[in-house]
Amino acid sequence: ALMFALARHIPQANRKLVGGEWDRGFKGIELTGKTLGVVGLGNIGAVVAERAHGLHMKVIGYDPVIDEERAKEIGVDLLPLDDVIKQADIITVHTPMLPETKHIIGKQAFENCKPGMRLINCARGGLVDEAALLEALENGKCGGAALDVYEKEPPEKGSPLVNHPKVVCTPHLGASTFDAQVKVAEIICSNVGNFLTGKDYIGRVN
Ligand code: 9EZ
Repeated sequence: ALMFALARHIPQANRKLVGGEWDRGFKGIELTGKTLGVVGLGNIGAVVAERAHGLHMKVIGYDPVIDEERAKEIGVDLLPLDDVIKQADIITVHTPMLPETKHIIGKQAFENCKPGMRLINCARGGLVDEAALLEALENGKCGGAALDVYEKEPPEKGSPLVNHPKVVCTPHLGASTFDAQVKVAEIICSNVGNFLTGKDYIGRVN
């Protein structure tokens, strides 16, 4: 949803029209034919890649954990992180938050990326260095960003990132669907039953 919103300036155009202005000047980009860089190719990253193939995007990715065989299965060209950053028109992050993934998209990424690169973070606050992102939006190296998660939640009132004209943002709504709530309830119930009867369960008991 954020990739479409980012590609076609949907929130900005909506805001203008609601504000009484008929501005047909928003110029977006086609997703078909563009290169999507998926950083982190676990369950979510793999589903994102599958959806992107449906849009006829080229999908490249980086993940130090998965092997070539799995990459082939999900139709993703596995590349070093620097190459993903160099080649992608749009980068989306789907890694866990770990010491080695904090600010995985930072100053260096914005130096090496294509001019106008668009960035999506609906994974974990802190994967993107917000100060570096703001600078890259200001100097034009980053063409736009879509954010659902933040280094601090909620972000400061009047945050320059949230208020930036090239940023589309939502308040950590990633899992907020009726469907996801039903699925997570079902998984929890079957896990508790399976755990108490000594059977396998999904995930872990903290
Ligand atoms: C993915 C990762 C790190 C990563 C590390 C671990 C499951 N997982 N994924 C992309 N343990 C850096 C980039």
